[in-house]
Amino acid sequence: MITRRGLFEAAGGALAFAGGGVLTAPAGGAGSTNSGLLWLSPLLPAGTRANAVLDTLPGKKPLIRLTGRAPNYEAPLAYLRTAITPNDEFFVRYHLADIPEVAAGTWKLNIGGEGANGNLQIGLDELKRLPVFEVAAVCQCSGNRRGLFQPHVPGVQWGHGAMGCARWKGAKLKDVLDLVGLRKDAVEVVFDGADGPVLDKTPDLVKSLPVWKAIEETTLVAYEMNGEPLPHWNGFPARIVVPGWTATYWVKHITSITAVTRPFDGYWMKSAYRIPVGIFPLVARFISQETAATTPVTEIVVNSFITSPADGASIDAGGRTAISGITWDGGYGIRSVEISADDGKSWMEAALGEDPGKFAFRTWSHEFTPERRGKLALIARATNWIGQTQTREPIPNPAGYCNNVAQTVTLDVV
Ligand SMILES: Nc1nc2c(c(=O)[nH]1)N[C@H]1C(S)=C(S)[C@@H](COP(=O)(O)O)O[C@H]1N2
Ligand SMILES: [Mo]
Repeated sequence: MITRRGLFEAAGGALAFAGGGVLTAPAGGAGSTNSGLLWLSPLLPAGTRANAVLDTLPGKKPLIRLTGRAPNYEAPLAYLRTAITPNDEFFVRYHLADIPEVAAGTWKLNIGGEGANGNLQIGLDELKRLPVFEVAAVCQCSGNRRGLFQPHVPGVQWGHGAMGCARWKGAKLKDVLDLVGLRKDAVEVVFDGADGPVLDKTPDLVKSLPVWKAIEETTLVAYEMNGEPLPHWNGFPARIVVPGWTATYWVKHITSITAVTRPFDGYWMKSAYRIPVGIFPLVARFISQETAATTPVTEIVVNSFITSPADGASIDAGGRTAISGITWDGGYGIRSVEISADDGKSWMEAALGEDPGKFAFRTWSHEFTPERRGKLALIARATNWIGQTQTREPIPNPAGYCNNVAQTVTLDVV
């Protein structure tokens, strides 16, 4: 039997929080199925905990709304128990509030730039005529678990759910670029999407990749997600998919792909999504954007979550308990997931689930029998094939990126 602290109970259209306030139920009805979905880490800022609500965007199941305009909605941990995240449970992240509904029939993708041999405009049918590739890959915000940094750092105060894993289908970005031909002196490929700022002072989200990453076999201009057209909120009709790299590069509602011969110096490259040089063990570098002090965040760091039982659940002393979760990294492959029940003094190896591909979530599970009644803290730690592992404390950095702290779940053994 599993019970949860901070349980939300549906009470006639309102969700009563065991710890205090009353939340308005989202349209579409937050029934008892929502119980436990709104688990929020106690490490999150008090304001975030007080204001976060379950809310249902059109076409989505309830997600945890952190901000409404621009929409920033994370997946409850309970949605992250499988290797593939369903489209209606996939998180939503936008920097800017002007998000047009793009029509498939009139959508155009502009390809060119001074680093290309020409310019071309294609529609969705033309994109779909290029050879089709599919890859299962984790789309994870660089700032996932930013809200757990102490002291808190500015930015959306994400808990655990600014990520998901889907099967992405589309054309290779390389094949799209080959339609115009890259010049030898191209250094970066720049991406812009249809959304933009409402007020002029917020710069439009424009991102770039080094050419070597842009033309890698797995980098796609994707138009399908888990066998369906991309949901509006996840980039309809097409988005950039960069397996292994954090989602900041995965530009949605893509409208232009431009090759440039000098490093792109837009705000979201030059000033945002950067980390101090040398503090994270990232292998992939974005050299044309590096300075002596900072570098763009690139790869997804090795990570794992315990997704069941939920934090605060009760389990029976002397009974077999299954603990399970997910693990992922930037594409080096997970070698092991280990569980500690003694604050990291000793570790037990968990069993890895099916491997949907090196860029995807991989499930893991472990069975054990808790002997002693009382609080039981379990820690999960993943290690990948190049020997990278998780930290016990967050590595401080100004914007709270790359949080891969080994997660602790505390259970009540009764
Ligand atoms: N057009 C557009 N694409 C975007 C963004 C955005 O604000 N606009 N945000 C990026 C960031 S930072 C993240 S984390 C992912 C989130 O992808 P999702 O909303 O499909 O979950 O989209 C990326 N692509
Ligand atoms: Mo992000």
